[in-house]
Amino acid sequence: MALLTPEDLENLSMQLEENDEIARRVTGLDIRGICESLYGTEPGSEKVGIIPITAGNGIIGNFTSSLLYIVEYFGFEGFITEHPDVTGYYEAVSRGADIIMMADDHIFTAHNLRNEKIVSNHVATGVVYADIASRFQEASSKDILVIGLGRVGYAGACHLVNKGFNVYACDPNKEFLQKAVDELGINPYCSDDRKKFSMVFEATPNADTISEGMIEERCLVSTPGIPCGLPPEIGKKYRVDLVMEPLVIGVASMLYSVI
Ligand code: 2YG
Ligand code: MG
Repeated sequence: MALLTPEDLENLSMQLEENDEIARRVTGLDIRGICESLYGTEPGSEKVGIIPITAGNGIIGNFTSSLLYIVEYFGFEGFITEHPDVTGYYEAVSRGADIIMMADDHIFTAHNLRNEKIVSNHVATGVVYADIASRFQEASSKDILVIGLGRVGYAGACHLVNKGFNVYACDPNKEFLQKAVDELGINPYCSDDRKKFSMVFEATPNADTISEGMIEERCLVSTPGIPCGLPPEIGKKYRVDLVMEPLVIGVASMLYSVI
């Protein structure tokens, strides 16, 4: 997955508002309601310590400040440590953090120090975006398409299988596809199949992964992938409802999953 840029994280509150509105219209629940229902949890008085991390490509502008915004939006108390890295970790724990959030270039994690639950952004993001797709109130059947079976896509596909959906999935990587067939029992989907879906969960780091042959009119596409897999002209022509946002939905899922 490509790294976020400071520009991706501008206008986060506007993107949250727009996606809340779409989620409410197509599923009947906003992002908060979806997370509460998904994990059966609600924030109590947890304090979230957010630690800037300098490893690898280093600190991303707007990243920790965006996390603080999200944490507070969903009703948690939060703070960003003054120092990064190990010094920041010591500071976060010393200041009484219940949950630690931090990311290097490979893993972005939330760890609840009280109940020992830990989650990665990949899993939390896959599960919540797949869940949103599966909640489409106008769905024509229980068939759902998963595009991309990397860490995010696999976690979402697994969630959908457990939820009792008929999961079809594709990935250009044959090993990823075979693993999902063997371990999850998904149906491999090939674009020659002439099967169209009303629910699509897209989890690739690529653009233009969704073609006309795959989707029904007025379908729902739920995707955390940057860039967006749905070409804008196809979205318009098929009047697709699109849930897509760079950070908030995945982070909300992380928080609700560890409390
Ligand atoms: O502390 C910092 O500012 C940096 N070390 C953060 C690095 C985050 C790198 N990860 C990503 O850019 C994303 N792939 C995270 C995914 C979140 C949205 N799905
Ligand atoms: Mg994409």
